[in-house]
Amino acid sequence: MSPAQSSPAEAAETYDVVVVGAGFAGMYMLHRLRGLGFSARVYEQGGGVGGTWYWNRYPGARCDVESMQYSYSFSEELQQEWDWSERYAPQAEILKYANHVADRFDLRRDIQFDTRVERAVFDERGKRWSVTISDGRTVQAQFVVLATGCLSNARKPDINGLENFKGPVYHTGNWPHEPVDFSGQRVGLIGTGSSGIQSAPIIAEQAKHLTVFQRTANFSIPARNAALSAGDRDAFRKNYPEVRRFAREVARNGIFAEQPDRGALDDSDDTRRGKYEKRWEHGGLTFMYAYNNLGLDRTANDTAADFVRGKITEIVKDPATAKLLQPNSHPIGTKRICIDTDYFVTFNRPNVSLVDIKTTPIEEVTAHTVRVAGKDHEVDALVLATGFDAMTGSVAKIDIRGREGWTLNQKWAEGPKTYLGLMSAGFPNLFIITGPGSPSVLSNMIVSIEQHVDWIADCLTNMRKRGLATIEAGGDAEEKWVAHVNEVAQGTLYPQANSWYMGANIPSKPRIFMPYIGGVGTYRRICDEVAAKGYEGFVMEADAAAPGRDGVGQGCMTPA
Ligand code: N01
Repeated sequence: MSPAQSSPAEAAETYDVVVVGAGFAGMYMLHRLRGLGFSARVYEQGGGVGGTWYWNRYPGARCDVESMQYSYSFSEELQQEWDWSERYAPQAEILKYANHVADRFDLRRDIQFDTRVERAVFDERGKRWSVTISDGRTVQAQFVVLATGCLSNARKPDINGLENFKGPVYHTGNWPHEPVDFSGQRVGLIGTGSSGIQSAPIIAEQAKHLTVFQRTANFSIPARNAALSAGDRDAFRKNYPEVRRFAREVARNGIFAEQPDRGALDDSDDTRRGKYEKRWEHGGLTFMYAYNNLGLDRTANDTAADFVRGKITEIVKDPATAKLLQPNSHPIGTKRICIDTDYFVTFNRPNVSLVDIKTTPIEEVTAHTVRVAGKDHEVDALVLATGFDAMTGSVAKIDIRGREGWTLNQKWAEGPKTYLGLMSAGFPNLFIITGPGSPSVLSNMIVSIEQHVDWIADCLTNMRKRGLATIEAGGDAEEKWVAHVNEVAQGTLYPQANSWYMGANIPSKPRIFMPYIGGVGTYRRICDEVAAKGYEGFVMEADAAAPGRDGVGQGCMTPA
């Protein structure tokens, strides 16, 4: 388990751990592994660190979790010294932060950029993974950690004739590194999720005309972004121990904020409206914290949805456009709620038009137009804000073969199956960070990333101490966990939406609610208990080369 155990010739190609991806998860994983004396190599397909923030450079891209909370907590010096400039950090600043972290902790020397992991095959006899990378080489590792990100596989929509379009086509999730200038152009924007809603106001300011093609109207809350003063930052910094504890242990979604103590129907209409007004004015994701049953009770949810629909009517001057922008297809919050700056007011601009492609879908994209209901909308450039093959898409692109050559894609054909979102039975020593079956995308990602990385780091340390060679999700434990994840989701309103949480944005994908909605605090306690009980539900096997140490992991089931 240490580089010293490999011969010098092998050392360059043999690692304790291969980490796939150098976003926030991969960087922290590398930092922890090195600190514990494990040899590790990170492969990153991009030309730099930062993951999501490396690729998503579209106009208006910024994080919808406040910057003082969307940041690593593992280094006290880092969180005290880094100065965030705004309440919600723009993409460029988050990327700068990621680069700062890479430099500060000297991470780059163990990261190979511009390199895709193509294939990972588990050798059952040698108890190692053979990992083939895009430069054609194959390296060996005892463990593989997939830090591939949940929203990293940008999805080009299957729209008739798209390939015939003569102008540039941009995807928000794979934006060029050079500035894109829309001045004087007619731009077509397809997609009105978080990315479309953030980019529309900025593109509208620049372009001659912006046509937004909307399939599903979305709920969006104003961000109320503002510069952070030194005083704002200090208030957080002084309170960081409590802020971080609360985010990890109490808040369901890993964000420090006042928690609701009552349901929406417990208040009078006036009181409720007053609370929604206050939260609308404050802005941001915490709008959904007005009451504790907005995700559970449809009547309660309707009160919040009606409030937002009313706001859209107040903001948007043209009644027909306002009506079209009002979401009616899903309860508020069951698709990821959007946070915007001037989205709805953008439709009052004379150079912006909205086209409904729900009742009449796009018929065809031609060389210079998007045709809807027989009408050609002329555009010089197209922006696809059409989302991602979420949670499983980037994992599925790697040819992963576990026991008996069984591929992860075969195993997950009817939906991802994991134990705790961390491992999948039949694929020993393969960890997933923020994988399906964990709170992941329902939470402040950095809180969930740090929890997973710390859990994995502790697990590997424990295995090293006990001379164990493999860990694998037990089949029974996995079945029970998958059932639990489903059961918790079914008790909420979330499955009522055709969301990417459900895989509903990818035609061939099974409809399963992928993340665990039990809350980050509950989930953390479950993971900690599992570890405290000797990794209950996991199967651990001894390292044959290390006789005299512990054998099969205590409290574990035997392999099937
Ligand atoms: O993608 P989306 P996104 N024809 O999947 C439409 C995070 N994020 O990139 O709803 C026409 O949400 C699709 O329509 P419909 C955040 O977690 C965070 O915007 O499927 N339209 C929808 O309107 C977010 O949830 C931040 O009917 C098509 C849109 O494209 C996640 O990333 C910023 C279509 C896709 O919306 C994904 O957001 C950005 C087709 N063929 C993203 N296919 C922040 O932190 C799809 N659509 C602020």
